[in-house]
Amino acid sequence: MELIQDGLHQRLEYVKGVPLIKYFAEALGPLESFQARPDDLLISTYPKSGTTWVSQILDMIYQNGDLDKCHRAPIFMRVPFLEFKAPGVPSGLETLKDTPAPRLLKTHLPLALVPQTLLDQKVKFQLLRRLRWEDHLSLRVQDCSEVVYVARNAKDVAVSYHHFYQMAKVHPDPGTWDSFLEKFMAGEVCYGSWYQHVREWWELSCTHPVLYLFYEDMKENPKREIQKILEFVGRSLPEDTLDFIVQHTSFKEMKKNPMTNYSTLPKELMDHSISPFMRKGTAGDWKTTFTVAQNERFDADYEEKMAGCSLSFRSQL
Ligand code: PPS
Repeated sequence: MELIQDGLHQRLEYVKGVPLIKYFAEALGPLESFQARPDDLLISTYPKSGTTWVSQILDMIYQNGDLDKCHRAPIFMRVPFLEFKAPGVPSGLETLKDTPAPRLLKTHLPLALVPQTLLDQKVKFQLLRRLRWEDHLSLRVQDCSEVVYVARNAKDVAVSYHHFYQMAKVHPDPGTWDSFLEKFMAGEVCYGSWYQHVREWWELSCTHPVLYLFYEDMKENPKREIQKILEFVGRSLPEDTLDFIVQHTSFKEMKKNPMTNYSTLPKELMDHSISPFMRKGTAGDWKTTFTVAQNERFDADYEEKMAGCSLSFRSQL
C-alpha cells in the first residue's frame, strides 16, 4: 500500500498534447508492443460515458447471458483497460496476458494515442465498404477488430468526472466545481478534450467498423441498444436471455454487484465514501450542479467547439 500512497494526486503529464495521469502516460511506451487480434473488440469512450455499463453488456453477450461466468472476476479484469497502470494493482497489459480470445478491451485514449495495431485494419475496411453488405459483414467479422464507442452528453460527463476525480485518487486535486468545469471546457482534464474525442471517433466510424452508441439512448431503451450491439458483433440470443441481460446490466443491479461496482479495488485507489463509482446513473443530473451562468457559458462555448459537426446529443430525456 505504501506505493499507492506515494502515487496520490500526481499532476497530469502531456503526451502528444494530451493530458494523462502520470502512470497512464508511462504505460503508453510498453503498449506500443501490444498486438491486436482480428477478433478483439475495443470498447472506446471518453471517461464517465458508460464504459463499465457497455463492458458488462458485452461480457454478458460473450458469455451467452451466463451471470455466473460474468462473476468470474471484476470488470477491469474481464475487460482489460489498455493504458491502465497504478501502483499495487496489475496493469492493463498484465491483465491482457491472461485474457483468452475473443477479447474485450477498454480504452479512453484519443485516436492520436491509440496503438496503431488496433487501427491497422482501416484500409482493409475501406476496401470492404465497396462490397455487398452481406459480404461486407461476413468479411468484416473475420478480418477486422471492431470498436464499440459510447458517447454521453458533455454536461453529465463533466459532473460525473468531477466526482470521479475526487474518489479515484490517481487524479490531481480537481479543485472547485467551477474551476473543474473551466478545465473540462479547455480540455485540461485527463484524456483532454471531450469535444475532440467524440468528434474524431465519430469521423472514424466512416472508415472503420465502429458502432457509435449514446448513453442517453441506452437509458431510454436498453433493449433496443443491446440488440444493436448483438447485431454488430454478429451474434443472436433468445429473447429471454436478452431480457435477462437488460435486467442484470441495469444501474440498480450493477451498483450492488461487486464485479461491476469497483468496490474490490483498494480504498487508496478508489474511495467510494467520497463518491460511489456507481453514483447516479441518470441523464440530466447536470441540472443539480450547473448554475444558470455556468450553463449559459457552457452552451455558448459548446456551439463554437461543435460547429460543423453532425453529432447530436441529448442532455436530458
Ligand atoms: S470510467 O471510469 O470512465 O470507466 O466510467 P464509466 O463507466 O465510463 O462511467 C461511469 C458513469 O456511468 C454510470 N453507469 C451507469 N449508468 C446507467 N446504467 C448503468 N448500468 C451504469 N453503470 C455505470 C455511472 O453511475 C457513472 O455515471 P454517474 O453520472 O457518475 O452516476
